[in-house]
Amino acid sequence: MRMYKKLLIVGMSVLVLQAISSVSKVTAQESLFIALDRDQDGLISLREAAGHAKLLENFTRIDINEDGYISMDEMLSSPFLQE
Ligand SMILES: [Ca+2]
Repeated sequence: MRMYKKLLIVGMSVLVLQAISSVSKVTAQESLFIALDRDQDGLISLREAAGHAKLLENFTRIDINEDGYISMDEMLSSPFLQE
């Protein structure tokens, strides 16, 4: 019974840590977006993306709707920027 409790606590700690790390990942991408969006229009143009090699490299793949700009949603759903 004590063993079961220990396992439960370990399992819950893992879940909490995973939740925290996934939140901080989003925050990192959000702050990257804000930093790159120099004119603060809520979109990252190709010119603004030039400040970030990995973003520039994957620009056309991240730009899901192919409008030539990366929105916050496209940025957050992109698998290409995850470390
Ligand atoms: Ca912009």
